[in-house]
Amino acid sequence: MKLGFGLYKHMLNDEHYRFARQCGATHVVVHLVDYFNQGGSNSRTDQPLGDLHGWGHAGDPEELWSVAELANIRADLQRHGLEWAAVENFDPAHWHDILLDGPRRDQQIENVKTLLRRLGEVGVPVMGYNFSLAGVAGRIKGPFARGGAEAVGMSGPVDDPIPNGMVWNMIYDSEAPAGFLAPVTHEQLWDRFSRFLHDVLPTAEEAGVTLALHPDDPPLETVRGQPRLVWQPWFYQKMADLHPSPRNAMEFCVGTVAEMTEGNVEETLDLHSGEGRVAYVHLRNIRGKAPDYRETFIDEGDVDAGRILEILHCNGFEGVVIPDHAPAMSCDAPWHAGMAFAMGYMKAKIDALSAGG
Ligand SMILES: [Mn+2]
Repeated sequence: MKLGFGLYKHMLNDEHYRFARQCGATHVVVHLVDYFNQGGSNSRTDQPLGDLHGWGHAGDPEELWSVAELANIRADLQRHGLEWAAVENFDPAHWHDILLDGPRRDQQIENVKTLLRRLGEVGVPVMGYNFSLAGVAGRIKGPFARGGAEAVGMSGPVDDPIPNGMVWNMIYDSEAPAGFLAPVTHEQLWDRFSRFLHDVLPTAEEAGVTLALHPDDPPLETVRGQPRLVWQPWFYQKMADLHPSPRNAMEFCVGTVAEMTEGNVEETLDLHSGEGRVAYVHLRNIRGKAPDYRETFIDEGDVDAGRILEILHCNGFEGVVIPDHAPAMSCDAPWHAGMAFAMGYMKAKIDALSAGG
């Protein structure tokens, strides 16, 4: 098991690579989508919240991430002694009609195949993604964690419809006609997902890149009037059963699975990590269940984070664990302090497990 760190697009620079390394990370999960692009409602100093206006504008539909751009990031990481563990999330500009089953779906399937080949060429082994129409939505912020540290949470469902031109919290068409995305059924969403896997997994296999599915955060049957895919633990099994490829794997988000109203996060992780289907792990702690939960520090809340790491260790997990989000601590660098606290906790536990403690 390896300790990693996730960096947003605007953090892909020497300062943040040094910070990750100083926290003990050996691996980095890279976000190439700028969630904050032209978005007025989120601050770059913390995770984006997901209000009804979305995070920001999607990227350029004509510009796929290039091999040169990817190779530069890899070289920068290497200079800092860091390995590139994964890219997290496709840009809605590149794949919105795969999610929406729209007219550009075929072309966008080719986009995804091209991106997977380029990741393979540069040696990025994992592509994390979230097959979701509404994405993150309805989160609130407050002094929810120990000592009044500011954290995110949710307080009741959110069913305001998604405006046309937006998917997964980002605006991919700012000129879309007024109105809202028509609701679809869970069966339709699963059909879209199944077709996506069948279309792109052969390329993922050739490229040597594992697709890793994040569950729906927050995990509710519907959000913004649209179905969710993995919103109870057993839907991960349904995903695994859709395609036997070892490249069909999970971005296992401990916090999200713990927010689910049924099942058990430890048993779910034990099952799937035991069967080698977990590509990498998001580790954070929460208190409560969707749609009423609060994020907490890693050592409080409902999850025994130490036990989570033990399960991974016992199952011979060789992937990366990263802190997902963390409460902001009261100081001049609230995000850094919160993340460093989570990293210190995780590093101590992982080192003890590796030493046989
Ligand atoms: Mn997560």
